[in-house]
Amino acid sequence: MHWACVGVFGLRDTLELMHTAYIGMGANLASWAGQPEATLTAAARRLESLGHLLSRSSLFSTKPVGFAAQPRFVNAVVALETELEPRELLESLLAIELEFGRNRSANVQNGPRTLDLDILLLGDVKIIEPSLEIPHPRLSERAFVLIPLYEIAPQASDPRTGKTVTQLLHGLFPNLESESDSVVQIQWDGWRAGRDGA
Ligand code: PH2
Ligand code: MG
Ligand code: MG
Repeated sequence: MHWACVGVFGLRDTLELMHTAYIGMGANLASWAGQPEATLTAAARRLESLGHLLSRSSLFSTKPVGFAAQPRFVNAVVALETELEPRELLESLLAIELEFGRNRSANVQNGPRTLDLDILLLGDVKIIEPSLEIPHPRLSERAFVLIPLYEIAPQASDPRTGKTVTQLLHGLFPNLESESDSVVQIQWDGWRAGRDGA
């Protein structure tokens, strides 16, 4: 009886620590893993060390936003179930970016990169600090984030506004119609194979 109770409460504590993080992935320069598609595939596998990868969107070829004179990006969003606290998750993502050759010193703001990993949503967590903002501050403005996020989590909600991803995407839609090449789904066998295993 006593041990059964410990077991039940232990399980409940564990469940309470779990959050679903939606992580935006982006790349437009080659890394040691290869072209951006291969980098995102290797990085998604690497994310499994931080928790359990629940799902991943398709890969998308996207038009650069914010700084036009650079190659198109490959973007995707994955859902990661993790016990990490927000800061720990951020530090872990920055470390993985470094493993894939991210060089911030040379960086133009919004410029080219080998790998970018952004926390878009983390359960119902709201944080606004100089180096960490959750939900991601530009979540609702970016088709290259909202379209892949919509694919895997249309009902996820932005705790800042209470709006679902579907509602955020509809809010952005007027801008999308005129730019049909801005977010284009792409096929890449390695990524799909990982998806089945995730
Ligand atoms: N990331 C940026 C700036 N601009 N544009 C696209 N298409 N995809 C990105 O991931 C991206 C961007 C800053 O993080
Ligand atoms: Mg980013
Ligand atoms: Mg980033």
